[in-house]
Amino acid sequence: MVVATQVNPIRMEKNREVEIPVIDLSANRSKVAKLIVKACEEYGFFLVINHGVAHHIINEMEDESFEFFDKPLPEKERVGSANPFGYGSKNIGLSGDTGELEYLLLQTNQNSVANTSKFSCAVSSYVESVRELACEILELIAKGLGVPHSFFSHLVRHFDSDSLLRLNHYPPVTHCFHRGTIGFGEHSDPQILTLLRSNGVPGLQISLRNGLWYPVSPDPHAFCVNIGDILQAMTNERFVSVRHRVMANSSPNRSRLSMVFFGAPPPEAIITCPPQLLERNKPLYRAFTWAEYKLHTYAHRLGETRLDHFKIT
Ligand code: GA4
Repeated sequence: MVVATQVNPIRMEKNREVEIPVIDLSANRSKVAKLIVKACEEYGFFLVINHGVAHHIINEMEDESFEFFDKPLPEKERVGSANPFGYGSKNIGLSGDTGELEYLLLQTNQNSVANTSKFSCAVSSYVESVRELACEILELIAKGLGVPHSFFSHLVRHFDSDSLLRLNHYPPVTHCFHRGTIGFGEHSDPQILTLLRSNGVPGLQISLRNGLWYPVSPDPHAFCVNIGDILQAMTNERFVSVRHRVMANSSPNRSRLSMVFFGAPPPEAIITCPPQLLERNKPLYRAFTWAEYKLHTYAHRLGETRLDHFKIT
C-alpha cells in the first residue's frame, strides 16, 4: 500500500497557532517512517493522506452508518445496549459519563460470527482495510524507532486482537446550545493506535503538551491517527497518548459522523517496552496484560489518567 515515490511526504496544516502534520503515505518509506515518529513525539497525533483505503469502502460504511442512525429508536435499541458492545445514546461507558451523541460499538475480532447483511459486509470490508492501514503505520513506527518490524503490528493482526470499531453520530444540537457544549468528553484512548475518519462536520479537538485545545479541521479524505495508552507504555513515554474531545455539533442541519477503529492487543498479550527503547532509560511501567488494563479502564471515568496505576514508583 505504501509505494516509494518522490512525493513531498509532509505538509503542515495551519490551525490557529499549531501546525498539525499531514503525512503522505505514498512517499518514500524511510522518510515517512521518520516523519511519523517525529509527529508521534511532538503531538501524539497526525493525519494521513493517500492511505490506500478505497473510497467505495469508506462511502459504503458511511452510508450504512447513516442508514442505521436514521432508524426509529426502538429499532436501534434492538441491537442491544453498549454494555460494552451495541447501541448507546448519550451514556458513555459504565461509570456515569454522558455526551451529545449516539453510537454503535462493535467487536472486530475475526472469530465473531459472520453475518451476510449489507451492514455487516460494509463493516467487514471497512475493518479489514483500516486494520491493514493501522498495521502499516505501526510497522512504519517500528522502522522509525529501530525496533523489530512487527513488534507493535502483530498485536493488532493477531486473530484474538481486541480491536474495536466505533460509529459515532453527533446530531445537530441547536436548541439550548451554548459554545463549549461537549459532544464527547476529554480522554485518551486506552488501545495501541486509533484511526478516525469523519465526514466534513467539525468537532474534534486535541490537547497538546501546553494544555490548550486545538480544533482539527475535518478532512473526509484523511485519517486522523492518534497514539493510545498502550503505545505510550510500549515506547516508555517516548510517545504520549494524546488527550482529545469532541465539541457538540452546532451545524444547523448536518450530522457529524465519525468511524473510529481502535487497534488493540489480544487480551492475554503482555505489554512491555522493547529493549531497543530502554538502552539509556529505566522502564517507567511494570509489565501488564491488555485484559488487566481494560478491566482497570472500564472501572474508571472517561477523563481519568489510567496509566498512572501501572507506573513503577
Ligand atoms: C475511550 C475510547 C473508546 O471509545 C472506548 C471508550 C469506552 C466506552 O465508550 O465504552 C470507555 C472509554 C473509551 C475509556 C474509559 C471507559 C471506557 C468509556 C469509559 C468511561 C470504546 C474505549 O475502549 O475506551
